[in-house]
Amino acid sequence: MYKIDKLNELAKVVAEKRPENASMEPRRMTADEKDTLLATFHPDYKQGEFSVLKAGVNKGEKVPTQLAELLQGKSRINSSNVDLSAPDYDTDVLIIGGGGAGASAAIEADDAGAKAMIVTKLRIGDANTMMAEGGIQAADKPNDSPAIHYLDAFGGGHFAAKPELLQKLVTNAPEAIQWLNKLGVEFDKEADGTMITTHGGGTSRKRMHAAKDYSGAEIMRTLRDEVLNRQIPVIDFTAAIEIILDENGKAAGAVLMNMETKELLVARAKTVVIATGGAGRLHYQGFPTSNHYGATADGLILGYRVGAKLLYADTLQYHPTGAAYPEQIFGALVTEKVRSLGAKLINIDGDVFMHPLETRDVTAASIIRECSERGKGITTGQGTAVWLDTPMIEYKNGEGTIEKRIPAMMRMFGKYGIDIRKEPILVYPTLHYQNGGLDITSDGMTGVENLYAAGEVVGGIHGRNRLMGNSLLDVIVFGRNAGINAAAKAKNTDVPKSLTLSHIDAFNSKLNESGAASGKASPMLLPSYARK
Ligand code: MEZ
Repeated sequence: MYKIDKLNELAKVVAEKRPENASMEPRRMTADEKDTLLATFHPDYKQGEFSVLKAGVNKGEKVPTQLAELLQGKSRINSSNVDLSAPDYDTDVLIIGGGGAGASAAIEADDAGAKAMIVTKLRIGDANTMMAEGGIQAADKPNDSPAIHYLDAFGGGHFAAKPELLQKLVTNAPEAIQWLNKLGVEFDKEADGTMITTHGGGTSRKRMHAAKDYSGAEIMRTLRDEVLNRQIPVIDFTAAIEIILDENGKAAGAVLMNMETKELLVARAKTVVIATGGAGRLHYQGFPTSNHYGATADGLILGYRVGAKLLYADTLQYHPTGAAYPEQIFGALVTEKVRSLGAKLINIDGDVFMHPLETRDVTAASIIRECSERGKGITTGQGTAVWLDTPMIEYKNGEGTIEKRIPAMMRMFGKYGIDIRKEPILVYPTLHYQNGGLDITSDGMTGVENLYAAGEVVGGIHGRNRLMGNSLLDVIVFGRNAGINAAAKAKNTDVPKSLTLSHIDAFNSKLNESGAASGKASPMLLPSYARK
């Protein structure tokens, strides 16, 4: 590990070469170069880190080993010990998860006249939505269109997105921005009210709408206020630990667990929406994460146990720029907006080694290559890293740009004595997003009748890689979509008569027969390092 003096010395090289680096236009990689780079350096291609599922609807498919252990894990309940005869809660639409997708679903279900209820294992708003920084995409400028947005996202996702889902995402995007704007989100605007938009990696038009570099927090603040103002019931610190089915195999509620007392509760519902978010806290392949504390893949487990299929569960997003120094913020998100505003990625020699706005998987793999094969990384206490030359932003755009456009970044590093206006920062990929998840149709329903999913828990919207700002967008578009459709379905559904958990025993038998049972309690609910 280099001492601080040595880091300061290396940073001086970056400063010296800044004028030359600022004016150079690094070329984009060819498709062949990208393919080779990904196959050699992207974590998704490390075969030894994956296991093949031996039981369940995705039997025969590979997923990250930690996820396989949870999917083939042990229920937290003994089904015969749960009394399903007198539910503690009765609702039309039960929404599991209190992030952006869950809140959007609840607002739309409420708007449609359904009785909606949110259960969340932490508090409403403790979610990856809150952690998103750089912005939300929507093609609403005269030089842009949803068709161009589609092409950018489809190519960036390696042509693997489900076309009908991606189409819904991009065509509903402009209206989603208007919806948020009307609810009160303080988007960045010019003096005449025009929304300010920037590029993200892989976008051919400037369509990133933002609230400085705390866009997700601003959106979540607004959605949470709306849920609370409408007096939609929110049951905090209460995790869903199993989906309940009715006698016809349709979703009909969930078994809940109070996170403090461990008391079990039963919620009966006509339709259920899983909106539990991502899996960063599983720390696949030992990566740090930009995710919130509760991102432990719970929704994938809940869905899988009742027979909802997963799509692309073997593909994850490693955000290229996680903070690599200082240790206190290791893995925290350094928004892509830093590069949108002009900062370039620099190696130990002070040289720009790639175009800063390649798609995320390519950028992450390129940083990993620079630090490993090429030996051009900077050694920190946590490993190696590359420079992100933040002062280049003001060098190109003028003084005051950083404070105005990315104040949260300035504050995050400022707390540790690093002034990002004057010094470059050290970054390395961090586990950021699960590209895969529950497979849904365009109405938001999983393979299980009356079981919907929305937000990061869904797979297939973005294919095998997601562009910046399309996650906040999918949370809104597919959260609302799930709320609307789950409410409509609930209207035509009777209160479920007989509730069952027999699928848990059936799944356990399959696990035992196939020798797949890992014995791990799942869903995980909190990371293993949680205070007990
Ligand atoms: O979409 C994201 O993941 C996002 C906006 C992240 C960021 O870099 O700010």
